[in-house]
Amino acid sequence: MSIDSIELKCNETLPDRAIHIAVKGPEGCQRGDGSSCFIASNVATTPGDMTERGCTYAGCRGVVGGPVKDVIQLTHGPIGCAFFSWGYRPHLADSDFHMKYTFVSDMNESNIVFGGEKKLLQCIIEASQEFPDAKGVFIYNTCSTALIGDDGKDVAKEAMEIIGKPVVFFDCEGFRGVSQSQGHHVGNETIFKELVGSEDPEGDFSRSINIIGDYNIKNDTRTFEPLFEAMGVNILTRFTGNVSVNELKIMHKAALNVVHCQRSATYIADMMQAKYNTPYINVTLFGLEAMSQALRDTAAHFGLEDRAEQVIEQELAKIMPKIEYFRERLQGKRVFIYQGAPRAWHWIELLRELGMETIAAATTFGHDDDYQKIFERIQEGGIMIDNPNVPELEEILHVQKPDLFISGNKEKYVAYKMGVPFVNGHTYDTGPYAGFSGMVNFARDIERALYSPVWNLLKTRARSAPVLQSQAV
Ligand code: CFM
Repeated sequence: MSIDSIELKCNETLPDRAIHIAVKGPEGCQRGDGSSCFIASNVATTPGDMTERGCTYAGCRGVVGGPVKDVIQLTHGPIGCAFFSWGYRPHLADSDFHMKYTFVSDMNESNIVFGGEKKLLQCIIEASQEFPDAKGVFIYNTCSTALIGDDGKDVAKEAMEIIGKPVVFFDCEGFRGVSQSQGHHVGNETIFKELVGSEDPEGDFSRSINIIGDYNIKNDTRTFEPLFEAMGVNILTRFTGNVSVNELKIMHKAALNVVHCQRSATYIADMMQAKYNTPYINVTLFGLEAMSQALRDTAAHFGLEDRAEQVIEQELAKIMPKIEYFRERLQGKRVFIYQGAPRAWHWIELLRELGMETIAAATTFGHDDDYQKIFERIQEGGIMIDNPNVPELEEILHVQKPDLFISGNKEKYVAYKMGVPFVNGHTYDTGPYAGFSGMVNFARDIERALYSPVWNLLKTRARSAPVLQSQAV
């Protein structure tokens, strides 16, 4: 094997971590048979390792099901499981109901002893009476209700007959799988089985697409949806940013699936291809080249190539002066990205387009294909880490001294305490970051982080920070 490995001091007592950390060597990243990345991923975390991973319930409810804007989102479990229902992931929607209420069956000790099915049924009926405008109910299973064997599916069936609306039960108990990634899978499969194809409207859908794997984080959709529409395609369903449950029912009518987050949502594209022959393309909706390519590949499917070129030219003309300005300010900066998975590879090229270099890329729950894509994009010498723990993150920041750390709320204050400029890649500092116009926001947030005058006050990690100029743009 031609790959160098990197040893972190913090792992002297945790030798299992060695196979999760690697450096891109001169020969690339593949195994002898050329099939997959050598870095170990999507496997159970070693007990004692301070992982930052989430559970299957988190991946199903928080990521795939949660953004659906007009259903009652009900956790079947103890109230603690529902505590962080909203507020940590800004998957926005144009609905007053969305992310406003928290519904939970509030399982207590006696429910655990005697079973929670009756209570669950009562909760569904009560919630749907309280909120008659809701278009359905999503129920998420948790560890405790799965362990006692509550038959949520059966309850959902009974409830559906009583309330006359879709009631969908997700088998997403937290202990399944090794990370939140399993929850994405459960979310995809359940929505596919229970909803997709359950309505079959007539009409011309020959130019309709579904955007798969975008969750409208801080209104990302507003940056790219108008561009697809300007080319002459119609967006039928979003999976699942700003989507209505009724739109999920008809998504099989679309002519093409355009898949952005290829970790959390490829499953449904694969299932639709198998059952409905719906073709799909993989795209990245971040960055100049990738966003252009996404429009071109979509257009090619419908014979709209000329329209795509017009839209791209027009949009690039709007943003390039700003991008040039930021490129000059950001040139040569070294970045460490740590995201759930795809954004760690989505952004390597975007950062390069802004003149920056990714020196390390880590993911919480990436699979082989995510690391394959990181390897294709990162330059030689780039470090890759799977499911990093906090001591590892600190050591990378301390030893590699990146100019910028892009990560989430869990890492933000670690970075600040260590004097490392930080941008939130999960919830965004400002946002949106997708599309062409979003890239300008991203660049501006990076510039603000890097050039904040606060770094001049640091005693331990001296920086010279010129005056912030981004307001001039
Ligand atoms: Fe897909 Fe996401 Fe991500 Fe994800 Fe996420 Fe996210 Fe992420 Mo935070 S669906 S895998 S589970 S692109 S919430 S919008 S930013 S970890 S890299």
